[in-house]
Amino acid sequence: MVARVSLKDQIVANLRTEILAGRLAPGEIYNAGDVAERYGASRTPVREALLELESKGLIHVSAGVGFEVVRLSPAAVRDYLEVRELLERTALRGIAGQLTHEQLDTARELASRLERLSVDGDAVEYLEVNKQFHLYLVAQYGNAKITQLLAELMDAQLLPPGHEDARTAEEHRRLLEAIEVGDVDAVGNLVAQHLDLSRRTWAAV
Ligand code: NI
Repeated sequence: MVARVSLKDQIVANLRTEILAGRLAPGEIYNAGDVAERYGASRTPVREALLELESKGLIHVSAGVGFEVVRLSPAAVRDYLEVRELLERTALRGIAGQLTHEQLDTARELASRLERLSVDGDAVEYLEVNKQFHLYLVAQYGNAKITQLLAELMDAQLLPPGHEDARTAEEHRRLLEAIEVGDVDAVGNLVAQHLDLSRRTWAAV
């Protein structure tokens, strides 16, 4: 993205971050006017931003009242993780044994950052780098539709609290090792395992 970011896009990105970080929580009604004031924006870009976040399933907008952060149902979590697993399993099995040294280095750098962030980083940054890691690898498969769908999924859904723990972070490195040596079965299992941990964490929320 080199073009200048519109005010609406800025508001979308900032509100998403506030939701991911738990600064805006499910079950409370927030006022659109307060958002406009905070960003020094008029009502139109705020309205557009809220509608975009609603279309991505993050909030519910009630005209004249405000908006509410969506609380994920167990069914929504299950559906989300199932689709992520389908997409990532296909793409990552597809790139097993196929990446160049440069591609592996780029992915390793992101995985190392995740391991460091899991120890002393903040959750928002972890979520951002986690997204970069998963999207970078999936993009190397070269199916633009899969990459786009995964990007939408990762933007639209909260990761469970605790995703940034050290065990999850370490799984990224193991996944890369399996991709590097071309162990297709191990890659499939590690993708499932990575998402299983999310599944169990969500079940415990
Ligand atoms: Ni991850």
